[in-house]
Amino acid sequence: MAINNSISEKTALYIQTEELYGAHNYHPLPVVLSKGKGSLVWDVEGKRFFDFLSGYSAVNQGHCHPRIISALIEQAQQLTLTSRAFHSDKMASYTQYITKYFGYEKVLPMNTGVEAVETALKLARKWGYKVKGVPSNTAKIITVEGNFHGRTINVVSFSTDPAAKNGFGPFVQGYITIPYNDLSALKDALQDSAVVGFLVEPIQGEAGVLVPDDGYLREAYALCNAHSVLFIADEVQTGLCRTGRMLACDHEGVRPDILILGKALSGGVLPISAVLADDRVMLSIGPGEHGSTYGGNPLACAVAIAALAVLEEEKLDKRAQELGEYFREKLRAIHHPAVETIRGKGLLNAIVIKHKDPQAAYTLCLALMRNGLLAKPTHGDKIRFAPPLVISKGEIDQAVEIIKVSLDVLT
Ligand code: IF1
Repeated sequence: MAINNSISEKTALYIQTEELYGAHNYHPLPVVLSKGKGSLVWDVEGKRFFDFLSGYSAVNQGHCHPRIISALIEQAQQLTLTSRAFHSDKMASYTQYITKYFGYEKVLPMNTGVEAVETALKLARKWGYKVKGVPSNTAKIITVEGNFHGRTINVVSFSTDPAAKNGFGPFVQGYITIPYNDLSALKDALQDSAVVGFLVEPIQGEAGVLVPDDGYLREAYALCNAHSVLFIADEVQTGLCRTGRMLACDHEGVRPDILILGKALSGGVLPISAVLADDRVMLSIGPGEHGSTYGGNPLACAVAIAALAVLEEEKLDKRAQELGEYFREKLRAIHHPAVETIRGKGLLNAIVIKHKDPQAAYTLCLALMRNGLLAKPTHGDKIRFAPPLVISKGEIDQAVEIIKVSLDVLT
């Protein structure tokens, strides 16, 4: 039985229980999920939805991919955690596998995306002092407006989003913020000899899938290189086939000095992140100078190898490229007056809503949910559309139909 004409008693009870005992650091859509497979999820009522958020691009390989799940189960019955106080067989095979896979000399395994970002920032500073010769405790790192790199106090210290930053001070120093997609601003900032790194998302996810001008990444990399500054690419959300290439930097042939991965590195099965770099950077950190209880645990190593193998074997980069173009073309063909912009790369896309009601994007997401598609508004008027990369063309057709019908709520 549906109460307040939208959610059932059963769903409401789950939501109320979470509300009572869970922190209120999110405002989820009123849906309670209990099952996932491929591009689909089901709620506790058995209702089916297309998942167009994919755990914020952590589920690129599709929910509960059989190959990844069996790797998880097999390793979970063998050995799950040793700490790095001891070696493990899986650490040897994983470090070799992932460094060859991305073409770097070393990997530093962590767990969440923000831990990998923190690790990259610590690496850049250490490298700055030990190799570049920047005076101790003076290192600066350039970041961009609209950035999202996680929620630690250090990382929100350079956030330009009041909701993510306000009320968490005092903040960490040593960051220079410049506009995104602005090479002259970067050139100016690089004049400061204390700069050791430039941290950037190849496409800004949270800011609403902002794709920089062609050539921005390539030029930015060249400028950093010319000033002996490390180009640090946060590919936590854009990496691992999401934008139609294995890495978003591949679209411009840029090889970051420090590469940050997370999310789909486990196919959404457990938190796994990684920082890749060559010896000249990675060996700036020595024994006892950085670590993590779970970083590089055998279970994560086994899952990550399977998750990366799936990306390659199922050619999910090519799939994202082709289906992304198809999806944007179908969306454009709707020609709805409330859709101001459609943008993205591969299967990382977003629409910008133009409507008198400031809540229009949220209203549309509720309509999409009622019609069987889950997506979330970001920064008010944008809705990100990022399905698992295993979605079929037929499912995209069905999803576009749902979007088309749901847009009528914004007449
Ligand atoms: C939330 C956003 C997406 C990320 C990039 C590092 C991290 C993220 C480019 C940190 C994490 C998540 C965090 C989650 C929502 C989601 C998000 F809306 F917050 F910005 F995807 F766009 N770099 N993004 O996108 O990784 O520590 O979370 O594993 O915090 O609300 P994490």
